[in-house]
Amino acid sequence: MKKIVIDGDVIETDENISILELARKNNISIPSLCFLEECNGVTKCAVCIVEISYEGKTKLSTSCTTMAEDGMVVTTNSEKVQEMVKKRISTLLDKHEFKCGQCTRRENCEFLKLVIKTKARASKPFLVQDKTPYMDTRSVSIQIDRTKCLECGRCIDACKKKTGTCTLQFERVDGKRIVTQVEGKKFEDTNCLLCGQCVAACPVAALTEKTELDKVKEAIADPNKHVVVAMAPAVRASLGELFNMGYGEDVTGKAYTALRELGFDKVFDINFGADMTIMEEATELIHRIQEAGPFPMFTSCCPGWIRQVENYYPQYLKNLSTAKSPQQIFGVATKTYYPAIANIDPKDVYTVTIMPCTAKKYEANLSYNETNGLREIDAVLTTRELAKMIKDAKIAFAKLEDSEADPAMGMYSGAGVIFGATGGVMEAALRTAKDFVENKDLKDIDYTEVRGFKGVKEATVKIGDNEYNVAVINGAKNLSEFIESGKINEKQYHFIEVMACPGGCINGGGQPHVSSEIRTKNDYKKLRASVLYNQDSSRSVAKRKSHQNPAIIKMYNDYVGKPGEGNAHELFHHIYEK
Ligand code: HC0
Ligand code: SF4
Ligand code: SF4
Ligand code: SF4
Ligand code: SF4
Ligand code: FES
Repeated sequence: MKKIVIDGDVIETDENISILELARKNNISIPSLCFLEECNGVTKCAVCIVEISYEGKTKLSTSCTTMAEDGMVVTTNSEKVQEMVKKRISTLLDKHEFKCGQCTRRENCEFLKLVIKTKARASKPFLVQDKTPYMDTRSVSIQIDRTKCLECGRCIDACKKKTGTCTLQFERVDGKRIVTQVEGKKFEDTNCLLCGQCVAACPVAALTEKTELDKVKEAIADPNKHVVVAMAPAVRASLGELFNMGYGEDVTGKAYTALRELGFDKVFDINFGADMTIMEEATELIHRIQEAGPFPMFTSCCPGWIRQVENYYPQYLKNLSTAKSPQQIFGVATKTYYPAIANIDPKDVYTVTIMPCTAKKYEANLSYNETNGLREIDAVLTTRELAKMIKDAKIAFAKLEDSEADPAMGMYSGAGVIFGATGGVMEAALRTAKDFVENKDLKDIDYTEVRGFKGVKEATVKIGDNEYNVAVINGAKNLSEFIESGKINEKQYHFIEVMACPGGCINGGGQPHVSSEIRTKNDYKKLRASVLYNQDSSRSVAKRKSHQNPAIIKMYNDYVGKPGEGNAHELFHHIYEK
């Protein structure tokens, strides 16, 4: 056991751990900038500096790179340390457009906290008349504002470690070091997945989603538009964080109420779309089983993963499930089924989704995601954008009463809600496929082997008389390892789920930011996922399967027909081609 003294407290550990992490785990706060859990930092910002006495010498060291050793005596806030950190922050302020009032990050900006803590001041404030040369707004998903960039490197490292695409890098342009995409290309023109893990890693407002708030506000204000809204599974598990409600708080009911107060005409739920996707995807799996392939079938609901297949593994395009993602399949229904039952002209329907994801903006914009000449989804807001909209409207979110979604396309099953966590799509599909094949209402429907945050999860599942191998790949980087190590060929896999973000959509690039400090202390992914699994497990079995959702049964009976055939085949599928 090692003994380390930090600010007078004796801390014991046998872990191989940095001083920074050890301090944080023991509630001693050390400021940091470039350090982020799971990423090691590509710069040395020196904000985490501490004074360490060890083996007779005392020196200043960066605590995120210094491992805790027995006998170390650490001071985190000596005058010398404070002075150095303040100086460092002041230097950064000289290059940072410090206009917090209008900034989207003002409530959870890691840099602003440092400025307040150190009382640093710019020696000459960085004022920008025209921001255009600093902005990159070419992508539909992600935007760069270099007037805010601190060159901490967290985005570059997150991209490399979590996606393996290495899309972002530092480059010298006109003598200045800037963060930029490979060869300065637009994100969409690189191998980027548009997953937004770089955005999630950014401590400031330098990387953000491309906002569509104005578009949505305009649509709501337009009396001729019937504006439909639906939130994704993972949004309900995190939105409360932006209203100081802590981690792991289920805010489903409050979110519906807020959406109504914001003026949306109809409040539905993407979980209904997830149930639709399962109807189609489980049916497709059964067809592939009957026709002996092509295997493995891959899930296709994550647009980050779709870009990974297109950019790196086009040989697997034919293996992707042709069922449209919950977002798009829901969009199709809002432009076909819903206008039919509500007696509205489909052209007047304007569909907005709330997503934990930046890639969903790109997905909504894909030219093929159009039905009868209409966009399936007209605008996509991230969880953060929705929170901003609620705050702008001065709605006291935490105090709202719960309400229900509108039933026609707002009712959902437990299978639909677990989509938002890694393994959820697989579990949801297996529940339905097994019931369909065995023609039973099975009671044993918990596939715990595919839950949790391991990089690769596997199970062998009996469907009918045969056994099938399934795998869940959690995170884009794990997927490339799975393919490139040859593991994918070690046995015949029948069905593989892939989600690009580590943990699935609960940890998507459009979710509330989680600071470096909180990431060290708190298992926020697990807390978010627990909201979804609690919703599922608190229901009766009949309410946990997509095909038993009464609103789904009604839609298929009254309008669509049988899954995988006729109308359903026409409307709800897309064939991926090179
Ligand atoms: Fe997801 Fe989805 S689960 S991708 O993570 O499949 O974004 O939450 O909305 O479409 O349902 C994101 C989340 C969705 C879709 C669903 C799927
Ligand atoms: Fe203020 Fe942070 Fe925005 Fe900079 S990024 S203007 S410090 S809130
Ligand atoms: Fe990398 Fe994803 Fe960001 Fe693209 S969106 S640069 S793949 S982290
Ligand atoms: Fe750091 Fe954000 Fe700049 Fe990337 S864009 S280097 S994460 S401040
Ligand atoms: Fe988007 Fe979810 Fe895929 Fe991440 S895992 S890119 S949040 S769909
Ligand atoms: Fe430790 Fe940057 S060098 S946080």
